[in-house]
Amino acid sequence: MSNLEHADPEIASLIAREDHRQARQIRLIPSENYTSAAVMEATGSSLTNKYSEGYPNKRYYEGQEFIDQIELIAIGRAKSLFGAEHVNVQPYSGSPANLAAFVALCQPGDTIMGLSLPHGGHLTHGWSVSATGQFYKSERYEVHPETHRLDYDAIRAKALAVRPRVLIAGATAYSRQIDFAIFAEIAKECGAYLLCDIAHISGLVAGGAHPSPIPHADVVSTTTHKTLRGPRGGMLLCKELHAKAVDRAVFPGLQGGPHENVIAGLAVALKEAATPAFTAYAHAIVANAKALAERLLEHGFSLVTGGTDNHLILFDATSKGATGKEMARAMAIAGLEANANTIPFDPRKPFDPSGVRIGTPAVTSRGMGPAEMIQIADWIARVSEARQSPDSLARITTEIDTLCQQFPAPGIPV
Ligand code: DSN
Repeated sequence: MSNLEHADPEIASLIAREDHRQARQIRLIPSENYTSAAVMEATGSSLTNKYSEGYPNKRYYEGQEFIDQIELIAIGRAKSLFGAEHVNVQPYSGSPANLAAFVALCQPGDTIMGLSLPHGGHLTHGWSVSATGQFYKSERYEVHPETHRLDYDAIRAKALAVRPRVLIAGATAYSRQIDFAIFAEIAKECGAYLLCDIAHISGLVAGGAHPSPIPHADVVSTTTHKTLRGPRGGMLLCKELHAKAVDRAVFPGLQGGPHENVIAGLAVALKEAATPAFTAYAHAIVANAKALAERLLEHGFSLVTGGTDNHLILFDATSKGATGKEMARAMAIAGLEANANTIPFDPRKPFDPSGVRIGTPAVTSRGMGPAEMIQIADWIARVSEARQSPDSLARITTEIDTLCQQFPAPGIPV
């Protein structure tokens, strides 16, 4: 019996059931992944007991001789992997990282401009219900009304009109490459700082499967647990010019003690991300997404932008007679985990939008390839046809279970 089973059987049992769920369902949520057992070990270590306000060699508490080394290793690995001049590994996650970037680059009341949430942006890019939309004057750009791709001419025109202090490039539901070089030109033309939020694609950037924003951006923010496949956390990468402001914004500006257990897990993940195997994984994510998209198109699904060139696919469930939520629910019952999502110019409400967002990072981490993507697309098509038939969904569940056992989920105890 494990310590946890002995101390708290109720929580132990729920974790075991979640382990089983994660292992025996197909994870298609594009922001989720399976971090390695090594990363989980570091994250669940004694480092969770330690307070370390400050930065390496400049702490407020004693007992930092090993913590400092761990944080410096994480910083060094991130700098080398991404080619960044300065890195802060302390943000608790992506939202605090983005807020810290604004605190570093502008003042409350200044204008920030990012991709509108229903068009694929993030809450913390200035959406009205987020503190970022309340502390700053928020302007938004949208995707092109016909192609649903980023419309760089329109972004330029709007940026020149509203003159943001910070221009944000990045998305949580956009299936195409982002041209960070054009964003940098626009930022320069309108006198803005450029913040690139690569939370979704940082693993692709690290593995060379998406162009890097590092040469173009003032500050780059990312979570660490999506395609990058680390523990749940955040990171800021920036030019040396912004190093002090970024560090001050994170601590003491917004946070207290950093979670050094997570930083240790991140260090391990960054070491993994510097390997040829990770480069292959990053390219396989994109190849898998393309194979999945291709097959969904053959099944008559309407894909936003018509396809993908990253890890993510957004499809319009209403083209199959379902709402996004109905489709995502039916998929989940069958064993295909996705999320309902708005599509650009969505006539439906955000809580029950038209779209479903899927992605390939987690299935790629399990070692699945294009043949399995075709199988997954076929299951999605069968769910869309039989979503009200419990028997049909149960048959799909059995088939999914068989496939999942052939591709064990990394880091999950069997
Ligand atoms: N929750 C993340 C996602 O799923 O994209 C963004 O914060």
